[in-house]
Amino acid sequence: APPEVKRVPLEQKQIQHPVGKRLVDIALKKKSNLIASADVITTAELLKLAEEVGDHVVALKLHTDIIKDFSMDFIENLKKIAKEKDFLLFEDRKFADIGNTQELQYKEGIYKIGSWADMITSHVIAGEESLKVFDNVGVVAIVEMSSKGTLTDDYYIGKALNVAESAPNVMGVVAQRKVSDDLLLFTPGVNISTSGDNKGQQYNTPERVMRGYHTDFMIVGRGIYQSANPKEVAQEYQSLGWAAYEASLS
Ligand code: 5FU
Repeated sequence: APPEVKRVPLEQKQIQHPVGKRLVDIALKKKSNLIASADVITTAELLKLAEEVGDHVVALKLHTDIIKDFSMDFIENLKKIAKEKDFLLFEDRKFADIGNTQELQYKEGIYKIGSWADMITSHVIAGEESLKVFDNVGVVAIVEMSSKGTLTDDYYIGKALNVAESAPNVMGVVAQRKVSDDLLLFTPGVNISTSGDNKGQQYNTPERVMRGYHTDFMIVGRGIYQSANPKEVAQEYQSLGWAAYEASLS
């Protein structure tokens, strides 16, 4: 059942991070709390999906390391679509190493994530100082995962949240519960047609994550990009998510 407490409306949240503020502005303007996860493996599919869902999302979440034909030209094309349709680029890299290695992974290699991403995900397992290397980006800290049997128990979440709250470049967290009013909350594992896959993923409905967890942004992958009509389905998730958000305000 939804909790009795009202949520803090997005426009009243005390978000310090400039990327967090931009994301909130886009959400209020578009009436959307939807982030589509574009887990497709070619740049052609990804650009097509970005065009189709772009009007309905606040950000497009990427795993660039699964793309077969990644290039910086592709990034330039994607940035054009993001600018035109007003959404942010969110690389779900889930960094999980010492600061120096994370810095190399963030800035170097083929992907040069630091040169184009608006937001990135990082584990906080290596401690607060390891996060300092992420400059000019909004860091979303993974404090709890959606999968069955995850090791992110209450103890881990508490410790991870302490790290996230003390790092000034952290704008939000990924979790399956309400954690902090000062950080934006992102919740993956959202699907309206199925409750899980056979690889440990567990799904909730938009209603559940918006009204039950008071999440700020829901992340939908296969529910959208594997559907027959991603544009229409993205619009459906957008309306369901926004209606559930508004219902949780009163
Ligand atoms: F941090 C997490 C998590 O706890 N669960 C997730 O599912 C991230 N994810 C990502 O969200 C995952 O890597 C996928 O990119 C996406 C969920 O995709 P789905 O197709 O909706 O299951």
